[in-house]
Amino acid sequence: MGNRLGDHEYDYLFKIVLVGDSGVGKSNILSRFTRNEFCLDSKSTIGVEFATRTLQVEGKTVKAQIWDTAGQERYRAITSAYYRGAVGALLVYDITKWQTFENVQRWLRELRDNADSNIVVLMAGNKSDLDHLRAVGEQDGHALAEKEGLSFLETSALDATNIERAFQTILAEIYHIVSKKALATKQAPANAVIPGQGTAINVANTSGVMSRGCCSA
Ligand SMILES: Nc1nc2c(ncn2[C@@H]2O[C@H](COP(=O)(O)OP(=O)(O)O)[C@@H](O)[C@H]2O)c(=O)[nH]1
Ligand SMILES: [Mg+2]
Repeated sequence: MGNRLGDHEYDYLFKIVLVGDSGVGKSNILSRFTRNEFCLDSKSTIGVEFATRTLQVEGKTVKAQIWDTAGQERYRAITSAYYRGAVGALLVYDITKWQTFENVQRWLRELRDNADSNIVVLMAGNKSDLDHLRAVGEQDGHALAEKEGLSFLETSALDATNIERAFQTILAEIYHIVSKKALATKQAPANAVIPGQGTAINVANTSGVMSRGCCSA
């Protein structure tokens, strides 16, 4: 029930939210992962509510439904609906802007206040291609991730470094939690389960694309 979409089948559907300061590269990480596109023009709005990609995670077919903001993060006005049902979060900062790294703590608080307490968080230090402009050391990232119990990778949406790996990592972590839970309750893992809530994610509609600006590459 709920795991068939037309001809497409999947074992799990996981909602993942992108969070982090404006300008850190969230929308480009999403477009790189789901469409293999990147936009150098900062003004162009990619304008998707969410995008999906189906991939294999430890032999299972996992459909990742990844939600992007429409710029509300600038006004700290992300609504709780954005976080509802999310089992994973990619918390992004920009390695060339120290302030965006400082604000990671604020985003963690936001997640704690609005998302499920068992949400899997991967912190991504994006724009690793701009090493010559680096303001945040990779060790700073590792140290914070360890302190907060997060996974951590430096990524580049521009040259695609670690984008695939970031999503594979977070999806595998979610899968481990969900499959363990299914084992514990002796239920067939037919649907995505929100860790700690035991509630099925029910998102049948995958056409979250509102508009597509930009991007010829
Ligand atoms: N050099 C570089 N620029 C990036 C990278 N990711 C995003 N950008 C640029 O950073 C700006 C903001 O990106 P965007 O995806 O809109 O950030 P968002 O506000 O977090 O969604 C744009 O000009 C992008 O081209 C990256 O990995 N490397
Ligand atoms: Mg954006």
